[in-house]
Amino acid sequence: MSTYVVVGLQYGDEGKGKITDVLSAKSDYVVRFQGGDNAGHTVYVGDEKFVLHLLPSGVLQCKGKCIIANGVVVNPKAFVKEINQIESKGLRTDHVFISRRAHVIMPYHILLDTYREEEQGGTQIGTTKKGIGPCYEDKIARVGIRMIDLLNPEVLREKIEKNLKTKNSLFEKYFEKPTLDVEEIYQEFLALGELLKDRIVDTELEINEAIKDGKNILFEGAQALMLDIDFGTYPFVTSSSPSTGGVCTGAGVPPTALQNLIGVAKAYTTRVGNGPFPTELDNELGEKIRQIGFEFGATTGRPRRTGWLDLVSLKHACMVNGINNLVITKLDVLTGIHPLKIATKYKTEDGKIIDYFTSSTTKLYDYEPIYEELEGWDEDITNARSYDELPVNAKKYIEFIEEHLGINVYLVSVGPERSQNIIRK
Ligand code: 2SA
Ligand code: GDP
Ligand code: MG
Repeated sequence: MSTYVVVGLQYGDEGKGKITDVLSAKSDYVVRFQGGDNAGHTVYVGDEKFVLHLLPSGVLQCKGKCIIANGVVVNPKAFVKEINQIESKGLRTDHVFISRRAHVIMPYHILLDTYREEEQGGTQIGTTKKGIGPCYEDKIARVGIRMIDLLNPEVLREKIEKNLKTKNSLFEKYFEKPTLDVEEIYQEFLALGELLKDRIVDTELEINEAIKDGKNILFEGAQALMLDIDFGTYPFVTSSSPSTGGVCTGAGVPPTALQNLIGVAKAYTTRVGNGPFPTELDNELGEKIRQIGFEFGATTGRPRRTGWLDLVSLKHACMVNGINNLVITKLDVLTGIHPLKIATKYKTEDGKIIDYFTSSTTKLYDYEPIYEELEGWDEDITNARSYDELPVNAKKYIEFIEEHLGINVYLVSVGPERSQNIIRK
């Protein structure tokens, strides 16, 4: 058995999609275990660009099965759209399956997410407005609609009726917005169930069977640890557990089955959405990194905030995830920047120096990062394919990260294309 878990260590968009694509060539299964179509995972195959939202990024290369497990929240309309897009490029999708237990993102979830984000005086999280939070809320409140319910007309109608009672009252009385029609939603989702019925299966059975049979399984995280509902910068987080621990509940596998825990980090930091970001570069250099790194949301197109690498938060992310191998992406974007800075500690609002991440999101806004300066490099590294081909200062940058975290960097990504990797022995 070989199991691999790929998770993001920062605020998402570390390049997990690209890394999953590369690793999935050898996988029998690629499994998404949390999040939904809020994700934007970009894969370049030559000049052709694929952006996966709900489908595992393994869909392009994996010869086995691609699974959307129980921990994912599924917008069936987004699923159908993405399947059609992939098929229109001549690729197969008959190997993609969805858990019967996965919760369904309903139209009222999307509206609730949108209205809250637009509410005057509310807490704007800066969500993707895909209905993710409200869908997970209903799951925890035990009123959610699951994929299996789309296959049972009576249950589906009853659940939609019950949900619309409370949601319509909220829309009408609190948000002063139009209400939704039971019949319309019922017919639409019943039809979606009919369309998808052959793909809706008990994924936890299949995955555990595959583990027993010694198959190669890759679990693909979306978002990242700093957006984790428990360990991120709450409330500026997503509503799932994008940690390695999330795999157990999100796919129904025991912790003992997880072997290679791969953490992906960008050579710098980005964040899209609101919330504290201690190493943010809200200046010309930040804009330069945004342009060179093409830092725009892969789902919403929003400009991403940019900043220096933050080893305080990275250490926290590696600890919670138990990372045993690191991947550093987008090292090429730092070419030509002098000097380079890496935060290793924070100075708190009362002058204390700390090297651990705080649970106080409000205080974090006043923390000042303490930086180490490293010399940059000017050589183009996008064609480097072995570690020895990297300029000495690029190697020093990687080794600084490794030494600080005490974790081996086994892959360095130097460009968006599938082949632009340095794999270290
Ligand atoms: P949500 O929609 O409820 O999950 O939003 C809550 C927070 O989680 C952030 N979030 C993300 N951050 C980075 N990348 C994500 N995917 C897209 C991408 C984002 C985009 O790949 O670029 O296109 O804007 C993602 N999804 C959720 C979100 O910004 C909120 O801070
Ligand atoms: P994900 O959500 O973690 O999969 O990341 P995204 O796809 O949202 O964002 C990462 C962006 O960086 C995408 O546009 C990738 O094509 C691109 N990318 C990934 N790795 C590299 C790299 O090493 N260098 C450069 N220049 N771009 C990269
Ligand atoms: Mg992304």
